Amino acid sequence: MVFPRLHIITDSLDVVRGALGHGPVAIQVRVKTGDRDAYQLTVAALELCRAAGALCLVDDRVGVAIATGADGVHVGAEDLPVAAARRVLGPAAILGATCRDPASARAAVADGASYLGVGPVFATTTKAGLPPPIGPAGLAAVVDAVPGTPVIAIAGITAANAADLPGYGVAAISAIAADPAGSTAQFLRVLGVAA
Ligand code: TZP
Ligand code: MG
Repeated sequence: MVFPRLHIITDSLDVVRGALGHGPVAIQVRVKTGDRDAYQLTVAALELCRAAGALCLVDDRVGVAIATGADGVHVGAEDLPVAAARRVLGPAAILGATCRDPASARAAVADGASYLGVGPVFATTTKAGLPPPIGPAGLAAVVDAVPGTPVIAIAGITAANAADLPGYGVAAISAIAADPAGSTAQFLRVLGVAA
């Protein structure tokens, strides 16, 4: 499977339903209220993703990904280190890591990351406490540092500014939430990967 270039990050099954069926996406289940809630949502999201042929990833929670049989995990700075997550997951699982610059990107790939979430690319109000945006130039520097590794841009990504990131993958939370079906279809058109 070609790694999807649109990642829909959500804690809503309605968003999952709306985002599926328009073209290749990965759903990343991001639940901040605890493993139990994350487990239950992932089980349901995974069933929808399997039926649609979409990847289902879990944000932060390696145990939830293993317990549900999800396709992989995305870890950030406060989660299991990349090498530890890879050890627990085994070689086949998809493992994403958050990076911001070429050095952290190279380290994550050496430690076993199979894709990178890179940002914040633009300003966002969805997540607090982020460092300053790196912009398209910072994103390009990371992409150049890890040839062959899929890179997914994150933070403040909209269908409009995704057009300024040609060839990259993107992840979105707020830009998808209000109209998951319409915005997913629009993102896929902009990315040139609509079904
Ligand atoms: N990690 C870095 S930025 C971010 C996360 C989870 C939030 C991105 O949300 P949005 O609404 O797409 O800017
Ligand atoms: Mg996370």
